[in-house]
Amino acid sequence: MRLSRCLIPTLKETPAEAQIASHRLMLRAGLVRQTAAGIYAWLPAGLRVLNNIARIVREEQDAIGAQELLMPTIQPAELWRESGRYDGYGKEMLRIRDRHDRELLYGPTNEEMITDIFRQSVRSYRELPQSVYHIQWKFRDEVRPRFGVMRGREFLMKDAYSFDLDHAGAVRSYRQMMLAYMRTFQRMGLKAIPMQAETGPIGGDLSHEFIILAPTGESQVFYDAAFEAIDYSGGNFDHASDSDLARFTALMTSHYAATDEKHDATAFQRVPEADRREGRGIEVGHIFYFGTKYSAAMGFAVAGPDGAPLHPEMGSYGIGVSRLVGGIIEASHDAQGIIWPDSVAPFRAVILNLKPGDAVCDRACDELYERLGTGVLYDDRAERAGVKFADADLMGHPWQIIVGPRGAAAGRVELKRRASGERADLSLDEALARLG
Ligand code: 5CA
Repeated sequence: MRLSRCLIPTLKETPAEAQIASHRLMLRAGLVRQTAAGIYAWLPAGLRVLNNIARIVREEQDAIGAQELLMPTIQPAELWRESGRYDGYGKEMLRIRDRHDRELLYGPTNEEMITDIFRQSVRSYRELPQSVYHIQWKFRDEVRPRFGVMRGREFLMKDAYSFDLDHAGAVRSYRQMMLAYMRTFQRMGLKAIPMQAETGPIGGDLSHEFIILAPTGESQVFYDAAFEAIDYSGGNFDHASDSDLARFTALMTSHYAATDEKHDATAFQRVPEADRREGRGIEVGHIFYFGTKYSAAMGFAVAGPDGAPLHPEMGSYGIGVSRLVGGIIEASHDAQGIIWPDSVAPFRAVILNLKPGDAVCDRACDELYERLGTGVLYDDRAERAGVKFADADLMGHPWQIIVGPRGAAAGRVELKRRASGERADLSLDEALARLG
């Protein structure tokens, strides 16, 4: 895309309303604009990041056999009366009446709706286990929306639901999902740590939060650095192998990790001092096992092997897709701006034409732009070089290809890696080869 024709409204000044780095940088880099308290429009570059994050989440859900579907944002109040959560959810739930005076709500989560869908469709134990997920907008009327997309009112969530015949099956689904989460965050360049958590309004007796470290996190966390060294990729753990899952679970539970609510100072002292990590944490995911809580309350039973009705055991599994955009920036930025990991960057590279209108510069840039194909941004604006450098650092493209008149005349460009600041003077062909 040519930057001169893009809706990427970067800002030089720091917006006064933004208290944390990711919020400031998302506004300054032209990723989002607020339209109402806690509600954001995703501008083209922001949407590209959001879609890249959603793609990684989707690939890792698909990889463990979860099926993608799409449930609506608007739900009938009736379903939530069946589970008993309609009144309990309180003011966080946005309640709506339609023209026939029927009560609706904008979904804050989907346990009731998915249980209803399974109740209508799945009749026999032979059809289970199954897991499903969707990536859909949620609304929670938070008292204090803040920190931009980190605590929004409207936000994008991946929520998955598992249905199993017995406790052992449900635990297996839970562990597979935990493995998928660690892989998902690893691919985004994040060090996410699973921590035992309270189950809150979702209910159940087993729950983990996935936390990344950032100074602006909402809770204090403590963990063993051993987590950061684990490689969760497919070669290391096969999600379909029970022994791999057991080895993975042993690793996740043998190292110390806790939020302040569950912190045990004595146990933490047993972690070697050099490996003790402590700081503020952002919750980017949360998983729950709650057994038959919803299937029993909503009368969902399948015929078991002996013909007797059986309430499936369930779990639900959330990832804050839009929160992750802010979370990744919190974990990866410097004084100049965002440093996007390659896997989620809106553009993998930017071409900086330092002298638009100069025939040699234009020709070199056009050739690079054409050969690099889509996914690359071309800064063809009639702006000073300083403005282009500052904007490129602010927007955080992993690579900058800098084309100036003197270099271009000699067939050379400068390639800069945003993360390390490393620069190389290369021919066009060499620069293209480096970018793969
Ligand atoms: N039903 C369960 C699992 S699907 C559930 O709703 N869990 S949750 O409440 O913990 O939300 C899942 C994830 O959504 C959280 O870990 C967090 O990353 C994200 N999230 C929750 N509330 C917000 C919010 N107000 N703004 C942005 N992201 C949020």
